[in-house]
Amino acid sequence: MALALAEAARGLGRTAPNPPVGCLIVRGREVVGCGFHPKAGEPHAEVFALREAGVRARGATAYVTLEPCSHHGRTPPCAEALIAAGVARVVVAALDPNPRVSGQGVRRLRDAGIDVALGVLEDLATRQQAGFRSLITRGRPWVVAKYAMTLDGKVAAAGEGNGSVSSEAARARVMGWRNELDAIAVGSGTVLADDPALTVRGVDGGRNPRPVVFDRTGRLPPGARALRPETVLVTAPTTHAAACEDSGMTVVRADDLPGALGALGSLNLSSLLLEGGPTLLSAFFAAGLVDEVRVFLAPKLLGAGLSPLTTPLRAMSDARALEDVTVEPLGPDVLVTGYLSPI
Ligand code: AOF
Ligand code: ZN
Repeated sequence: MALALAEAARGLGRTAPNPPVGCLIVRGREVVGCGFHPKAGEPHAEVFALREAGVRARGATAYVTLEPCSHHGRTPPCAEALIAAGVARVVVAALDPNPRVSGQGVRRLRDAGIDVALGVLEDLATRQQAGFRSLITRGRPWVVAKYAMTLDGKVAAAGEGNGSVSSEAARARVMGWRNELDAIAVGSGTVLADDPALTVRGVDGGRNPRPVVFDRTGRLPPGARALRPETVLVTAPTTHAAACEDSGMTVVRADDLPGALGALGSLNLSSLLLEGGPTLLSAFFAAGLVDEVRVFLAPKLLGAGLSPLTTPLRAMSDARALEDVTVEPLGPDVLVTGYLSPI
């Protein structure tokens, strides 16, 4: 199943609104077929794995990171394909939350006499599918907040001429995340201060996430690197954004952040990497819309500077505690990750 998850990961950032899924067909100790779902509209993972296995699928075990589908969508049901191929056993990591499937794929397999095991590496699978699950159950993207701060908790110096807080190793890791998430968001403050390109560099076979720029003020310079035809501009109902509309950008007008996220969900964006500064981050955090946090701690002390969150002070007992925390040394920095929402 770990190999099937690694296979599934090849589709990360490319499958929305579908999930990333991986499948292995195994006979004894030999992998006779493997596949992943590359893109919505294209065949599912099971189909590629069964194609490769051919007649060797008969009597074999299939490992699938998501319950095989039972419905006729853009593609025919995978449960039927597994049955037709004569697979003897199917091991599934997680059930499919899609109401058109949810348990019926497993039932169909069992009805056909196939031995089905559920819940193998389920936590890893549901995390890998967080975007898909968020989109299908909440109608909005899974939101990952990323920032880098000094050991005294500052994301930028108070004065002009801000350099990077974190190391090259941390930036390389962020490039990997950009490649795997559907969209990347910044606020107008970050566009004005840094003019970020929001692209993927240095990742083999990498592709750029959809840039999303939040600007309620209509103050963005037209030449900014983040403002491209594929960019989504999120603005207020009455803000003047004619220049952006004319240049082909998708303009979303929303009253509030939940409304904005719903609109991004409608654009099939299943995951959003928040790379903005304190203003955007604090707004998402205060609205309870951050699902996952990835923070780099750089072993530096800055003194005066900006905090990542400007949400007013509350009692320590009000602090939001992260779940499933991981800590990883990365070059000179330390990466801390954790979850604020269940998946
Ligand atoms: C699987 N294997 O590799 C994937 C599944 O429109 P379709 O036909 O592509 O169906 C999309 C739905 O199928 C999607 O919402 C999810 O429930 C399931 N995705 N299922 O058996 C796969 N990608
Ligand atoms: Zn399927």
